[in-house]
Order: sequence, then C-alpha cells, then structure tokens
Amino acid sequence: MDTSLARLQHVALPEGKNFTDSLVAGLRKTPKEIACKFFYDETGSRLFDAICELPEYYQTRTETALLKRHAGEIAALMGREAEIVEFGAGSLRKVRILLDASQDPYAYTPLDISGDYLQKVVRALAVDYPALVLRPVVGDFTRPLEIPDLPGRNSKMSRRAGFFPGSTIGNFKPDAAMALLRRMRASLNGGGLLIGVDLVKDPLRLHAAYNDAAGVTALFNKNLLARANRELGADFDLDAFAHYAPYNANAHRIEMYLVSLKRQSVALGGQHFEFAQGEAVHTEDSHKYTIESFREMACRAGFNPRAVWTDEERLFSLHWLESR
Ligand code: AVI
Repeated sequence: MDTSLARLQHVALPEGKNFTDSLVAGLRKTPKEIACKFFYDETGSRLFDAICELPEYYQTRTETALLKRHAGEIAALMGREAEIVEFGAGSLRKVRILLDASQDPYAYTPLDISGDYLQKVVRALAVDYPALVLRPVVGDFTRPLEIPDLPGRNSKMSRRAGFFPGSTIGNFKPDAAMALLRRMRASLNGGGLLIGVDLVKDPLRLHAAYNDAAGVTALFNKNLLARANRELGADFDLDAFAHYAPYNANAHRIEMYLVSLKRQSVALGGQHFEFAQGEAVHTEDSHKYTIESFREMACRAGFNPRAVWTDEERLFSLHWLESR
C-alpha cells in the first residue's frame, strides 16, 4: 500500500443545492443567471488552469511571484507546525510555495467542491510531501463550515492558517464576501488568513484578462452549458450563445454573461426555457478592490489586517489578516 495515500482523509460536507435545482431556479429568474460555483467540474477546473497560464491573465503569475518573493515572511507569520487550510484549493500549485518555505508545516487541509479533481491532485502532493498530514475535504466552502480537529490534536495544539489565493473573494458580492470572511475566521480557531485580492486598475487591462485572444475564457464560460448537456441531458446549442465579459467601472467588477445569439428554446429536465435574441444569462462577477477598500472590509469581518504585499505595477495584492 502507498503509505502517503494512507494519510488521506475525506470529510464530506453537506451538499448545497444541486446543479439541476440551481440551474432551473436560475433560468426561471429575470434576468437569468447560473451560479459561478458550477464552473468547476473536472473540465471546468482544467479550463481554469489553462486560463491561469494565459498571457492576458496576469493574476496568477503576479500572485505566484508575490508568494515566492515573500514566502519566508509569510511562513514566519503562519507559525510553526501550522495546519494550512486552503479554501477552494484547485490545482494545489500555490500551496507548494508555502510548504517549501515553512520549516515544519504539520498538516494541509485543502477544501474543494470538485471531489474527483481534488483526489487526483492530493495524491500527487502526498508523494512530494510524505511527512505532511493531508486531509482533503470535499465540500462547498461558501456554506457554513466546521472543520473538525485533526485526530490526536486539539484546537490548542494546532494553529490554523487559512489560505485563500487567486482573488476568489472577488467572485462574491461585497456583502457575501464579508459574510464569507466572517465564516472563514470562525473556522480558523483564532488563526490568520493569507488572501489574494485582485486590484482596481486600467479597465482595458481588466477587459483583456477576461476576453483572451485564444478564447479559453469563452470555453470556460460555455462549459456551464456543456456541463448541463453532459450531466442533465439539456440541449443547449453552444454555438448559439456568446461569451460576453464587460468591465463595470462603477461597481469595480468584471461581469460575465452568456448571450443568446437568437431566439431559442432549450429543454432541461422535462421543461423548456425560452431565450430572446440578445438575452444575457449572468454567470459571474469578479470584483476588484483597492488595498484600502479590502482592508476596510476585512476589519468589518473581524480581522486585523497586518502585512500587505503588492507588485511594482500594483496589479494584485496579498494580505495577511489576523483574527481579532
Ligand atoms: C476564480 N476567479 C478568481 C476567477 C476570476 O478571475 O474571477 C474566475 C475567472 N473567470 C474568468 N476568468 C477567470
């Protein structure tokens, strides 16, 4: 038996509304919407990894460079024998930078909604970090969340350090973002949170990041429809919808939509949904903050913002928040 795999623990959290119920409810609304958490099935997670490699998508490489540059300082803030808890862990690439910089990380708890993908990437991590206690948690971190103590350790022994990179916080409306920060703080048992936040900047730069020349973001967006066809037997014609992602400068956010290119009817779960020509289905918001506006929100969520790191162009920021 592979001993590193013996360390894997699997803690299932209660399921949120399933894809069918959520999709049907969202398509019945005016305007129509599809929740962005459904982007991340296995295909969607792979497309998102491809987005992170795009020349226009500066976020990932800028955040990675910040993590590398400040890893020692961050590891010191996280403290010895920490349990790193990553919310929405994805490919697990970034945490390796922290694990390599930490002298003695005790455990790593990645949380992700995509169970199959999480299992695969955790297996690879287990091979490279055989001494680390790993316990992947499959679940929806946007729901109330209680992370049990690790076996043999109580909450006093294991200091938790949250990790929420990638500016995923931007995919929540400000009220929901604050509520999420509050829930994360509650689940960290007094530990701090390292969080990546994309910054307000030149609208053209932002627009390019969500409208890449290779069309990968368009595929990622349309994967919602492809997924409905695959999993729910819907009959969306992918060519009859267009990816549309404008920057709303007043609200400091990119808004993502799928626009119906013609009048059409789509069958889903025994029902039919009508789309007018030009009708837009909202699929995602990606809010951008200033360093000050984010620190202010973190304060209101019960954190003390401590260190903040940014790049020379002030494209992206990394914040270390301490629980109050
Ligand atoms: C995961 N999240 C932070 C990405 C973003 O930039 O808002 C999702 C994404 N949507 C389109 N491109 C990337």
